[in-house]
Amino acid sequence: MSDYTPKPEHKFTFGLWTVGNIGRDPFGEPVREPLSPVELVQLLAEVGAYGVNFHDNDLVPIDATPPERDKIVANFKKALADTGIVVPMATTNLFSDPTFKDGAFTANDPKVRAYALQKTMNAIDLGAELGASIYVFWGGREGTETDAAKDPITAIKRSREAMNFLCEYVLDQGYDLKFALEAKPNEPRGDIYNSTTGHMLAFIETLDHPEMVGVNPEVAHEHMAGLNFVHGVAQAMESGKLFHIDLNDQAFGRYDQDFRFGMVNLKSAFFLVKLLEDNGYDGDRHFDAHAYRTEDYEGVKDFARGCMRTYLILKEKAERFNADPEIQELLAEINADDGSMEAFKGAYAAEKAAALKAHTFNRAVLGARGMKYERLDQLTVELLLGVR
Ligand code: GCO
Ligand code: MN
Ligand code: MN
Repeated sequence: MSDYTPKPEHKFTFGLWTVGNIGRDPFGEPVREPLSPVELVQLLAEVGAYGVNFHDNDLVPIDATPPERDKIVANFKKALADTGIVVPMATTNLFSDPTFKDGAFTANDPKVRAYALQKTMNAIDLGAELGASIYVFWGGREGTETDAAKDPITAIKRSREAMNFLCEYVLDQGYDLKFALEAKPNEPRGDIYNSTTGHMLAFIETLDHPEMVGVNPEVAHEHMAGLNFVHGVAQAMESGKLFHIDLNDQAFGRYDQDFRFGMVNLKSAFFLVKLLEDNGYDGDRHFDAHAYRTEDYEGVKDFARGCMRTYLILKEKAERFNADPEIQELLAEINADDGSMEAFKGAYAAEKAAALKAHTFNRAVLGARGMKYERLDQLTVELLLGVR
């Protein structure tokens, strides 16, 4: 039996807003008393997390005076020092205040856009002061309900201008900080710009400093869009852009659920963990989720422990998959290469193209081959169900 105890090297992190979620929803009032940032750090230490992330206003209220800010930050730093919890990532709340009802960097009002930049620079300073090396941008209000209101091309240009400005700000300050852009298709706006990780990856290449900017894909967000999350993460990894990841779960076709990691789609959670672990992802595993509204703080701890434990169990399952002789034999057979196509592989050459055009393929044989994926998938299911 393996040890599923979370350890610092697993880099399990939670946002203050995740374990601090008080269970308010569009239909009902909070069900849990708020805990202070210091209490939340203590809770995270108790369940064995490695790090804590925050939006500027999770830690410092939007209307705090400078002395109040300093006192809050000092208390928070003490809690971090006392518990050994670190701050790997920080972000800005550009969605709660009514100022941002029409977006932040893409708002139509230039005063709102300027205020969003000012607020983000201050929040970057706060993140850097607490040791964050990743800065997340989630543009929850960067969108529309009606496309009559905003030109979508202008919105892209405004987003780019803001990112370029903030990259220069980070360079100017000499901060060791990278940006991770988080896509979401909708909620809270009717539609949000750059709605998937794929959109974000394309957008990043148009920035002045693409090397400073990667993505922060979230399970629920890609599932809300009906997409295969594992494929989106693979694309980000393959292009060196997986700077951070938001783990949670979500039933397809539902509202934004933010369930405990692995709660709904165990199989895709398995392939995700396998992808991350097989390819040496060494960033944080951030659980951006929250406990059911039915829970008290004991339930919140159950939720947090469950996220980490499920991840570690799936990690062990991935090792088991990689070591399973029958599965590996099947994979070797599926991927067999008799070497007969060597002359056609690799980069283009005119002679190669001519030879390939002249070659005769036996379509009947190619089409008749059974791929054995049924057997492979059943073995995978049985492994996940614990009978192999
Ligand atoms: C959501 C998002 C947020 C962001 C957070 C960090 O659906 O509300 O996932 O939780 O991840 O604002 O930027
Ligand atoms: Mn989310
Ligand atoms: Mn998120």
